[in-house]
Amino acid sequence: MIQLKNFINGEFLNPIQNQWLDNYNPSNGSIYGQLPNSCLKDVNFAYEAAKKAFESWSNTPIEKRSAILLKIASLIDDNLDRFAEAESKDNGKPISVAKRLDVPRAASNFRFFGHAITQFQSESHETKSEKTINYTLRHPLGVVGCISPWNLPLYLLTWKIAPALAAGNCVIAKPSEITPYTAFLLGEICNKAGLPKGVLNIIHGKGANAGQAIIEHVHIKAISFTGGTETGKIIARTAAPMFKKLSLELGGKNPNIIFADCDYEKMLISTVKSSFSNQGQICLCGSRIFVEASIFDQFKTDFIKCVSKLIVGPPSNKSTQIGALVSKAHYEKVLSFIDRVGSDGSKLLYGGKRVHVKDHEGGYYLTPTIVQVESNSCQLNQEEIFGPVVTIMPFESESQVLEMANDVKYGLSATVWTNNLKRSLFFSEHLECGIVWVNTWMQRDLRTPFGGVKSSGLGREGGFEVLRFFSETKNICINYK
Ligand code: TXE
Repeated sequence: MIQLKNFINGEFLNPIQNQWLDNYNPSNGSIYGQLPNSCLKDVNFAYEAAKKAFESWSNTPIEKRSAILLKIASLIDDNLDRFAEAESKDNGKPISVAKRLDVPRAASNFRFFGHAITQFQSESHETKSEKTINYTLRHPLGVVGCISPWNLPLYLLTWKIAPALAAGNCVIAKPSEITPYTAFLLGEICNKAGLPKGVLNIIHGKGANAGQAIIEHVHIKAISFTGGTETGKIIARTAAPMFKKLSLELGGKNPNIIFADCDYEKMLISTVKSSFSNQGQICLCGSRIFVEASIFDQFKTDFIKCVSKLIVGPPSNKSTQIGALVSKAHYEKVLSFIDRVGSDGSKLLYGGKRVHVKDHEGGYYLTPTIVQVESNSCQLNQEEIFGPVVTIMPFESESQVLEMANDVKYGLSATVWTNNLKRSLFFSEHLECGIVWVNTWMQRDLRTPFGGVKSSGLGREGGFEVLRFFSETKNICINYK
C-alpha cells in the first residue's frame, strides 16, 4: 500500500485528524494506497507556513526564482518514467500518453514560466502636456489557492502552480482526490530543487472538505480552479463576497465543424484524436461533430473504420490507445449517457459497450462510442459527458452550423476544418468560445491566452495573462512640473 502525505512547509505530514481516503487504480478497480482526507486544520497549518515564507519568496530576485523553477522542470524530466507510471496508475491513461503528453508538459509549464517571469513587464505612460508619468507596479498577491482536476493531473496542477510561484506568490494546492499521486511526487522534487520551505504546500483530500476550506479562507487572495462547472459555481458563490480574484476553467462541449473543402485525410486523423484522446476526458475534446451534408456519409464510414481500429486495453500495454476511465463513479456517469441513446431519435453507430480486459476484470474500460443525433438540442449534445463518446450530425449551410455550434451553454473551444480563408476568418470571429483551432486541434503555444466563455469559465490562463492574474496592479502618477 502506498501512503501519500500532505506536503507542508517542506515536510511530508499525516493529516492532523488522521483521516484517510482510499486511492484506486482504475485499470483494475483495486485499492492501491491511501491519501490524507485533510480538513480545515491542515489548510490553516499550510496557510501559516505559506504566510511565513511569503516575505522572503516575494523578495527573492527573479533570476533566483527562475533558476529554481527551471531546476524543477529538469528534475521532472529526469523522473519521467516514475511520474508517468504514477499518473497512469491513478488515472487509467496509457503510460505511453503520460510519457508523451502529461509529464513533458508539466516540465514545460515550469520551464516556460521560469523564462516568462524574466520577461514580465509593467507599463509606464508619459503625458507631456500635463507633465505626468504614470507607471505600474505588479506585486505578488500573497498566498493563493490552486485547485486542479483528475483528467490531466500533473499537467493542470503545474499549469497553475508554476505561474503563481514565478510571480512571487506562495501556494496552497489541492490536487484531485481521485489522482493525487504525481502531486505527492512533486513535493519531493521541489525540495531537491531548493524551493524554500512553505513556498508550495500540497494538501490532499476531498473538495467538500480541504477544497472548501481553501476557498473559504479569508486570507487566501486568489483561487485558480479547473474542474466541473457545478463546482465552479460553488467556488464563485463562496469567493465573491470576499472579493477574491478568480480564474475558473470549467467544462466544455466543443464543436468540431467539418466542411467538404477541408484536407480530408488530415481532418480524419485529427478528429479521431480530438474525439478520444485521454479517453475523451479532456475539456478541449471536440465532442459535437458537425459534418457538411455532401460528405456526411463518406465521413461516417471512414470515421467508424478508423475508430474501430483503436485499441482499448490496460494502460501498461505499449499498444493501448484507449485506457480505463478514471473512476467507477465517472464510468457509470458516462454509461448512463449511453443508456439514453435511442430515446431522442439518436442512433448508436459504433461502440457503447463495456470492455472486459483480461487480468483487469475490475477496470473501467469502454469502447469509443459514436452516436448520430437528429438535433443539437438533445441531451447528448447539450451536456458534458467527458468520456469517449462523440455525436455526429450533418449540416446544410454555414449559418445553420454556426447557430448549432453556439447553441450550448459552454464556450471553451471550437475546431473548424476548411480550406476557405474567408470562411475560417468568419467562423473564428463568430464562434462563442475562448479558443478556435482552424485545420488543427490541441496545438498549444504556452504564450497564448487559454480559457473559455459562458459556462466554460472566467479569466484566462497562459502567458503573461496568468502572470497578471497572479499579481496585484498598482498605478503611480507623478507630476514633474
Ligand atoms: O470535478 P470537480 P469532478 C467536468 C466533467 C466531470 C465533471 C465533474 O464533466 O464529469 O466536471 O468532475 C475540487 N471546493 N470536469 O466531480 O468536483 C475537487 O476535489 C473546492 C471538467 O471530478 O469539479 C478537485 O480537486 N474544491 C474538467 C477539483 O475541485 C472543490 C476536469 C475538480 O473536481 C470543491 C474535470 C469545493 N466545494 C472534470 N468540490 C475540466 N474543465 O477539464 C470539488 N472540488
